[in-house]
Amino acid sequence: MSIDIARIASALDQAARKAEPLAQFSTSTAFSLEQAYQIQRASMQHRYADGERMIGVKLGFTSRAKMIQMGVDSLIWGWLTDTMLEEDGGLVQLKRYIHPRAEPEVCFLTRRTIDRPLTLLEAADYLEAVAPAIEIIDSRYQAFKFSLEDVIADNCSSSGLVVGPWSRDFAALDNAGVLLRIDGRLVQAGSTAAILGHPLRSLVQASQLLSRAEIALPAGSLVMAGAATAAEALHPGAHVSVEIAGLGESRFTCV
Ligand code: OOG
Ligand code: MG
Repeated sequence: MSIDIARIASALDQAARKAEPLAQFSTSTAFSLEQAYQIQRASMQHRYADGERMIGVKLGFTSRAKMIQMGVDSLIWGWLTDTMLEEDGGLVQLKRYIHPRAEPEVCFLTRRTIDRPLTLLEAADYLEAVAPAIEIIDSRYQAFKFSLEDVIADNCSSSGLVVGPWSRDFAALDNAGVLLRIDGRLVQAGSTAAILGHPLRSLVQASQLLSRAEIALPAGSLVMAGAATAAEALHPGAHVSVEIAGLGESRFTCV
């Protein structure tokens, strides 16, 4: 099957840069999961060439709640860059996004290079810290609708990231309550156990995916485990906060 990887990658980059949505590709051209990751990689190469810096990886669809909300059934992964970082407790400018949504995340900071598949028992030993976080996802596709291939090509809707206080309390991750509030109102509630049974399993998955792709993740990288609950749409003025029991809180205000 022949598809124009470079053309799709630049169309996605432009859509992100202009904050203008585009039509899904998979509805007009069928492409494989492998080709979707090739598009994702091509798009990231453009962005690195334009000066963005890779700061880590994210997993998506690691919980039933997310798979059900988006109508997909497999785990996906994408890349985080420095331009996605928003300040904890700060203001987030919505105009640089198309139709942003917020979701609660567990964010890990790695302590050692990850260059082979890890076991669950080894996972914590590769970590420096963990933090409650909020991911701002923003699909480049119209109406936030996509196939698995489309969303992978679109770097898994990666867009913004707010990281709360770091700690080394990995034991707190065991079935901890996850709360997403907007304007003080509880809009989503879940548990860290919804993330593959335990968020450390996301690190194990990330190590396997990286190893299969023959990429080593340097020490000091972020790994986002995937949301435990569905995501919520953002509007100007919204105060958004995520609390993970035992880990604390992360927040921002939309302008
Ligand atoms: C894709 C990103 C999924 C997660 O945590 O499951 C994701 C999307 O929902 O648009 O980040
Ligand atoms: Mg996410």
